[in-house]
Amino acid sequence: MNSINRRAESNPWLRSAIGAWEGFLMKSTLLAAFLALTATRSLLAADGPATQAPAIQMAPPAAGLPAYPAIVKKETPEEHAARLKWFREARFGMFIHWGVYAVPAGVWQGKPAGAEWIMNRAKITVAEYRPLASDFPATRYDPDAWAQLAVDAGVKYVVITAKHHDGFALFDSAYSDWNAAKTGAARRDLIAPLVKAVRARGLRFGAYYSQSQDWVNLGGGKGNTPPWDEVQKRGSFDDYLAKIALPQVREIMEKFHPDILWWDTEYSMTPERAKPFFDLAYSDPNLLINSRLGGGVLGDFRTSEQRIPSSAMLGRALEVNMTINDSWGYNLTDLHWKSARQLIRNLSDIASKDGNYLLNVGPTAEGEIPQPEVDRLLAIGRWLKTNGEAIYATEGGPFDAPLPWGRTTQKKRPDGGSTLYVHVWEWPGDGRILLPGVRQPALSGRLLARSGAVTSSLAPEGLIVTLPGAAPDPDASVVALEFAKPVEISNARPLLKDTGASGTLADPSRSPPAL
Ligand code: H79
Repeated sequence: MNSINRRAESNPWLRSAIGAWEGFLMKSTLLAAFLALTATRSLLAADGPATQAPAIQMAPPAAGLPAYPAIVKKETPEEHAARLKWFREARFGMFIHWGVYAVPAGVWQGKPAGAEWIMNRAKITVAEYRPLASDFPATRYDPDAWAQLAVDAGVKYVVITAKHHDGFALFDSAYSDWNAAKTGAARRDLIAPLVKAVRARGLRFGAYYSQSQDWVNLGGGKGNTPPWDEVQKRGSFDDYLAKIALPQVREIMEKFHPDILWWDTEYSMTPERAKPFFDLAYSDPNLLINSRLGGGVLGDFRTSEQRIPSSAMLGRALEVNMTINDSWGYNLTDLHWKSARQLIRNLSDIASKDGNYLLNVGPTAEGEIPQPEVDRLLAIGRWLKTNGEAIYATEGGPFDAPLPWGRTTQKKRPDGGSTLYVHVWEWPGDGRILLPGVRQPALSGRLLARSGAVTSSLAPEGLIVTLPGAAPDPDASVVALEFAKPVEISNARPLLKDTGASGTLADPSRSPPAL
């Protein structure tokens, strides 16, 4: 992938201009440049005086790439760093996809038909879909248990679908009755008690809000699919944005004061349409938004869905969102669970690339988180109890490519020294691993899992670490090495490439999907 394509990929404005989904590449660099200019002009023209317009700034150059135009919050690099501090330190979050789609639970007319996309996939009409809310009782919903599970899993924030593409709001809304408090069996605001439970435990709270797609509310977007029901042709998208989406986001902000607004899908979001959302979100000085508002808004962190980039990216904060099986919403046909080992290594891999892991659960219509998801979250939590020092508040490791035996993270100390965390996934038979290109001796070394020193020695090819005995943890064992200065790698290539590979070893324990 060349650097221009990388620019296009990393710039949601360019992506949204061609209606591309994140991760798709632009074919024509000329088209990209043309669209960027057109979008800038139309934004300025539509917004009149510059004081009204969102700040158009050059997104900072990074990883050897030039700066490029994007709509970003006006703030200094120091202010930006302070606003993102908690998020960068968090490294691990829990995503919750909960809604009316949990009722069909992945099956429509006896056939598997996706999960939270089921209404679209199975072309269910609005008149057929609405009554499903009567079977969404949330009778076993225990927000304190969910929040406690989050704590026990070791996550630092929880993001829940306040409204997904089916338009059903889990909170009480004055702008549409298609919500859990006013329609169906639950008859209460389901977000409010979760916010309370999450915050009571010192965790941050994020609200997912599908701003563009809304398959039920009047005028809502249908993504890249044509309307499949006559009633979906009524209303206008701009009226929907002004009368439902924007006021609902304001409700979310006023009721819950989220730490994150998590937009999803940029379809049809022009700069003019994105601007009111941008202004509203940033009226809260502490709020973070992801990169999926569309219309050229860069957002505070880049998202990568179901895929771990092969290297750290462009100096921007990164969040990888992923399912534990292959479904976001509850899907009783999807038993394709990733192993705890895979999930732990994913967390280690993502942290080594300076990113956060947002790992999803899909509760049932009754409000229960499936046991396979609970089990895996608790396994990660147990690993973090021992190894959290190598994850929380770390930076990505100094190496330019994944290492054959595992990954690294690092922490810089105020005294100018640094700790390098060596996450050993594959404990070698001879007990020796190479940190290639390291030219600095380690002052000391220790395992996080048990006491005893770890020794290392410099060789022409790098630092050789001698691991004592057998692996303390077959999933990943961490060695902390102390250095007098930050570790620099000789002959490191610049972090330009995301080859598209996950960089994560295949999980041999995974079986084909059982349907
Ligand atoms: O909320 C989850 C997804 O529903 C949402 N983002 C995550 C966090 C998402 N919305 N759109 N997309 C992801 C990308 C679109 C994927 C699609 Fe498909 C491919 C839509 C139609 C084909 C996946 C497969 C959904 C239905 C079938």
